[in-house]
Amino acid sequence: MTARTQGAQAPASAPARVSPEKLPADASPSARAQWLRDELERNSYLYYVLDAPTIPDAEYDALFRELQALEAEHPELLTTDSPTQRVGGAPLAAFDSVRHRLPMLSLNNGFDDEDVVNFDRRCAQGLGRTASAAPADDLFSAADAAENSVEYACELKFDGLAMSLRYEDGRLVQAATRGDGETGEDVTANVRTIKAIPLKLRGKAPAVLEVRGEVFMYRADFDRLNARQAEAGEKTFVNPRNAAAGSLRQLDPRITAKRPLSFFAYGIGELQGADRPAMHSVMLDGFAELGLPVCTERRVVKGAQGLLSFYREIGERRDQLPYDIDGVVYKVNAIAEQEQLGFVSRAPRFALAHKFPAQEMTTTVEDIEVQVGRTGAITPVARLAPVFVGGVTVTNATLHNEDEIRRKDVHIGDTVIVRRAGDVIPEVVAVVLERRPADARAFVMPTACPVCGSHIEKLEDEAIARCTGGLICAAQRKQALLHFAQRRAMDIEGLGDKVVDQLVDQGIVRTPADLYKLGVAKLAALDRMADKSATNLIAAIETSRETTLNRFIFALGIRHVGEATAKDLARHFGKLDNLLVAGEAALLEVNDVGPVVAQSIANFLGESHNVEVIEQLRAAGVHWPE
Ligand code: 9MJ
Repeated sequence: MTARTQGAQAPASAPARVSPEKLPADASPSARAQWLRDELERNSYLYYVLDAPTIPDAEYDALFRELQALEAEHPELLTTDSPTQRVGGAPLAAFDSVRHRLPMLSLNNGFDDEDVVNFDRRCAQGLGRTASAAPADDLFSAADAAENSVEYACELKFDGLAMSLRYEDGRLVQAATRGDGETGEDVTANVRTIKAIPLKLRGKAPAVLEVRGEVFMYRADFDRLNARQAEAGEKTFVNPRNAAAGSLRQLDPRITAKRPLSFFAYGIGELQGADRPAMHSVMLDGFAELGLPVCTERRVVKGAQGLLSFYREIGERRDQLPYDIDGVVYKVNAIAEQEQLGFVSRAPRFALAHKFPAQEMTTTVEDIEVQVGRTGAITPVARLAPVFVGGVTVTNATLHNEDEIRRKDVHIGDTVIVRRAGDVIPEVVAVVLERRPADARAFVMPTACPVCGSHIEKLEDEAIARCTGGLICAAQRKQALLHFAQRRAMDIEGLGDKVVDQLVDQGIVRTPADLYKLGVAKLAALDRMADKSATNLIAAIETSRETTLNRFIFALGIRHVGEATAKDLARHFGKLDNLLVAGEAALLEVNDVGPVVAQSIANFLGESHNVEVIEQLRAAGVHWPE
């Protein structure tokens, strides 16, 4: 079992984390069954709710099987809240409708600071606070003076599916989707398979408690699920939300049982047999006491400034959270004040969903081109109709490689879903096939590098195609020069990336051989290059002429040829000319050189322009003892 580093809220009175003394084996079957149920539920709770596993999977499984056997032998001992009853019963023909006894609300949305300030002002005014006197153009006015400001409970806005869980005398009796807010669908059989949702509440539960919250999927669980689906040749999901929705919509709960769904509680519906807590934040603490998963990323704040600092802080950490959120939610904390503010149509006046910029949007693929990376890797890139996603306007998105394009079936002209999360390069996540135009065109991978014209090779066991241009490809030149000059290669001190950028961009240097034609004047003319630095660099280039064969071979930057292999090659062939004429068979005789490395060296030396650069370097006086 692996922890997820998220942690739902632990109740103030946390359960013992050590296994209680084993119940004597001679206890009555009924006592043993009860003990097993409690023990299994307790461990599920520690694992799925508190993210704090205690016993190994195998031990859990053994207890589970013992309970199954006991229930099979004594059917009268079977209870509806037994952990063995989570696995999913027979498929349904359709979902029944459920009329919510209290409607499931929707939230008004806010998108910027002003929306938040206005929300706070409306709440303060509605509650008769003096904030109404604040001038409209003064964003943070008297409304934030501590004694007048409204207290809010801030929480995350989970990107999942809203769910209402009905507990009667502490037992889960019904789970219903939101539907239109008045009527939803009965998905009890599916929801019973979600291990984070207790079948039985802990402690003293009220006669009736409806818990509202969100069913969602952790990103790591989603990635694992998609990998599993792909391996089994089944359809993969676009994002965790779609995976959660698709899983809940299954009429066969045995399928849902295999999907890693989770839940966070954030609201209350019907309540009988207990008083409503006075504060929203206290209600959430109460949920945690009952064994329900409540997210710890929440805070009680005052006034608009408190709301906005919560928003900013969560916004900065959004991409590090282990699940997707699409904003934060503010709720007036005092329930009496919530009641005072009431509702407009279906949405409460006392709450606001403050949205983050969407991380996924649809747009169209205008073209697919390839880019050459610094190591020659060829990456297909979708040129997109500009779209505002993840807070910026995006016009390009990576398609990773040819196999990905085939797998996602991306055509030029397609409408696609583009995702940009954090500072990660935007990517095409899926095609909206229903919107494919008749003239959509499939992408054809070029056979020649668009930068240097060298042929593109794709080794059988690799997903990435590469330009074979090596030292002459402009896109690879900078990287090659830096590699050539590094301390462990030709050791040219002072030839850093700023200088290399200028030398290549201004067309002064194309290959490493050109370095040996540089004069002080040319270098001194570069941006931010003092005369003294230019002189020193020329001196470093001079000194580098005298080197060793292994350094020289390493400096060439042949793929798969690191320092150790370069040494082996130098020792084996003794002279550079021997290496230059060696075929794959001869290369395979070198210590530690296998087929991949041998082929890579043969390919490099098979390109005449690479051999030309080597000859130019020798002609420029680069030498070593042979
Ligand atoms: C979400 N989606 O996370 C509410 N929500 O409250 C939170 N949704 C909500 N609260 C009342 N945190 C209606 C919806």
